Amino acid sequence: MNALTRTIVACVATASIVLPARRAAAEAFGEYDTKGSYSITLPPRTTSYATLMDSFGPGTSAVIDGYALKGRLIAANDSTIYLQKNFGSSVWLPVAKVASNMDPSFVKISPDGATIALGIGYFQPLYLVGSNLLSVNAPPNLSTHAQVKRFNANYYDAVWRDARYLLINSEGPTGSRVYAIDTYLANPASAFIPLIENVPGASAGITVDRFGNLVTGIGYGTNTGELKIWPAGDVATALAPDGAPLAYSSTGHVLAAGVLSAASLGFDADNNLYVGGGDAFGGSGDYGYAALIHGDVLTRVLAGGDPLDRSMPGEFTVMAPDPCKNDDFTNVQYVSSLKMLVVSANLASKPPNCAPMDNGAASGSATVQLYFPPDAPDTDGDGIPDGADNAYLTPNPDQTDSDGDGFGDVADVDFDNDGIVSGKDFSVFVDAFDAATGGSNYDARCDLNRDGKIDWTDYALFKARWATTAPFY
Ligand SMILES: [Ca+2]
Ligand SMILES: [Ca+2]
Ligand SMILES: [Ca+2]
Ligand SMILES: [Ca+2]
Repeated sequence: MNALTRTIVACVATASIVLPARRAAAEAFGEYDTKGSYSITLPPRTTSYATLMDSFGPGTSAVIDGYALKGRLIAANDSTIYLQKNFGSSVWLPVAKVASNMDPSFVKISPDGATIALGIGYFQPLYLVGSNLLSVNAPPNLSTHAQVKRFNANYYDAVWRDARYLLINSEGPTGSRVYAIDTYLANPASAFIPLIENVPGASAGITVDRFGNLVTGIGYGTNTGELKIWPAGDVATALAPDGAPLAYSSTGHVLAAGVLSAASLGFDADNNLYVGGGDAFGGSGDYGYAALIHGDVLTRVLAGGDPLDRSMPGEFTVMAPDPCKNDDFTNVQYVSSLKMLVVSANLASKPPNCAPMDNGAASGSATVQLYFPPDAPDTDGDGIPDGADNAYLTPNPDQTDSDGDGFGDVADVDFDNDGIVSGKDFSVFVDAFDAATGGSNYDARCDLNRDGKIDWTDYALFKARWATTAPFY
């Protein structure tokens, strides 16, 4: 996002206590209703206006310091890049740093999970970082690391078209423009590729569906909230060595008019388009929530049919983690391998005392809602979707995490939290053995099956985890 947006971008300050994902009130959320929603908190921040996120896709095979990256969220704020310690967890592990505070514009992980594009702030460089550089044990400094590509670029939002090309929505000579960079080049700034020129408004979100069709948004201006879609073939032609940029006014298809200000865009597994709202800049446009445009509307528009009709049931769904609908920046993120939708909003004011706008850059930890469709995976069958489950391989419907380290009690026998199950943990278990709830030596952490007594059943569970190392599922 640019500096103007940033002046009133939002995130909510909440207590920074560590909590497991907890069930939140179900929202009017279309197909995402059925499994309820859960909330987590993002890593606390002090200087940046927002915490931005992305997730590693289902094709990611990398493991760093024992943590498999597939399906995991990363978050960026202040001067730190974090990895979510566990699914459903509000515990975040620093995995990289930058030399000074950033105000991130985007964090975008390539489809193969190999590269992270990090826009560290308006008028600041764009970083291309190999995921293999991330480290839980020794977070690298990306600002000086020899293997990080750092170059100047104009940007607001970005999306990977494939493992090679990063498409960027940015300011243009008039309004805004979309261009591509070839991240395989040693110096990607040496050859920016113009894609769409003369977008009549400020840059906003940009995204690509799984077929390669490109969607752009307009942040503010005369066409605030206009979404256009370009067929994959047109994008490929413009990207080709002899290609020419597309003129905004005469190419592509208008997908929707006046849908929020398109601060963030993305697709779910059913090719539904998510739109996160941004500020209306004093106008009467939409802001303060997120919306879903059903995939069949996109199919229709690409075939030359009518744009979105918001009044038609089934075409458009409002998702409202912010009941006041007065937010400045509602970020939406879809985690495909978990079928999980992450919606962050500033909930600074609540009905009936809604402020005109939830302005401000309140520091602290933003609360984020997790939503799941009916077919979201639940590997252990305990009713908690994998993406919210603090022990996704072990049934624990109560999700108890007594020590708050992000690993559910049922899987966590690392009582001293040194990352390995060893004799020191066994001593803790021995001290609590044979105790029952209320007893002087009862230790809830050792009651692994949560039946109120610490007995041979718990011992068997402990033994099964003997000598294992974090993470614990
Ligand atoms: Ca589960
Ligand atoms: Ca579980
Ligand atoms: Ca724990
Ligand atoms: Ca231990």
